[in-house]
Amino acid sequence: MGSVVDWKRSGDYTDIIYETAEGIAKITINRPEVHNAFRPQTLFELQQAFNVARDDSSVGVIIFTGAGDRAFCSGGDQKIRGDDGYLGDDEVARQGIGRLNVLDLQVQIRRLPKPVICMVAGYSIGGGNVLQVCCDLTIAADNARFGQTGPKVGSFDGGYGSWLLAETVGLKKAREIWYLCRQYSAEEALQMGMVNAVVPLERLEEETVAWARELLEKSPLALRMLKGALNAVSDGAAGMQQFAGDATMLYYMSEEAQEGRDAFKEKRRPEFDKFPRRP
Ligand code: S0N
Repeated sequence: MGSVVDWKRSGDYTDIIYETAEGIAKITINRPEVHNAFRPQTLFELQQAFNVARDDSSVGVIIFTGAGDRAFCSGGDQKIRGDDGYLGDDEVARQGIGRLNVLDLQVQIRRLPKPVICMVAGYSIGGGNVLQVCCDLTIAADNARFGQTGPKVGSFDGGYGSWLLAETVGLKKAREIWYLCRQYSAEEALQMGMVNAVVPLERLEEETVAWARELLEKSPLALRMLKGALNAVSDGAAGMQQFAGDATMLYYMSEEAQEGRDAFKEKRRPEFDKFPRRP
């Protein structure tokens, strides 16, 4: 896969790569020897990187992908799975107890007020596919393979992994995917609405960057509100809380709210009567 932009690498990571260019952040899981399976350290670094991208006001879109062309992500690293979570010899796992923290990353991707595009070459499997489902958009290479493995390897995701998948592909299909643990081609994933586009592998990054550039031409606040609105229904009270936070941010940006702040600081009565009572 040739690169179509001049990515600038930053940060001090072992399991991931963080790059930026042209208002796009690219976050890559970099464990190709295990099909980019995640361990506690990977998730810790992904959370850090998504926070960096969120806080960087020059970043408008995030691309989430895996190193190489054989896998986006094959889920939790089964070789270091302990009896109550993931262990292993990485820095985060050495802190002692097994961790189940991929759910925190799923929530972070949903709450992050910028579009996240999942760029999938090869396998998108298990907890990796749940992360894919949590992203706003997905561009798949023609060699992509999608599936859940929980009932085969002794795990399941009863959160976003189940009901967000059902919201995406329909209940019957979600049951089939989880109960039977089959794999699906990129074309099949497109048919069921799990991905937005399928492109030849050699054009995957070019096409994904084209989608990112198209998003960058749009109003960031409108995209933020739409992401919040589309997530609010399925995220219940937590989704409404996020949306309410965005509404407060917009209100803070109004002269009406600023009059309240200024009046307090100037120790005077606020002059709210100069603002219209809108119908
Ligand atoms: C992806 C598959 C189908 C690819 O098969 P293929 O092409 O035959 O390649 P392999 O030879 O199997 O793989 C190449 C090398 O990569 C290693 N590897 C692959 N996947 C993993 C993995 N997940 N963990 C560790 N190693 C992996 C292979 O072992 C091989 O290396 P060598 O040759 O050295 O052995 C196929 O690989 C496959 O089926 N992989 C396993 C997929 C899977 O079952 N993933 C785990 C599913 N479960 C989760 O993701 C947990 C979800 C979760 O995290 C969670 C959910 C809810 C609540 C909390 C949590 C939480 O735990 O935080």
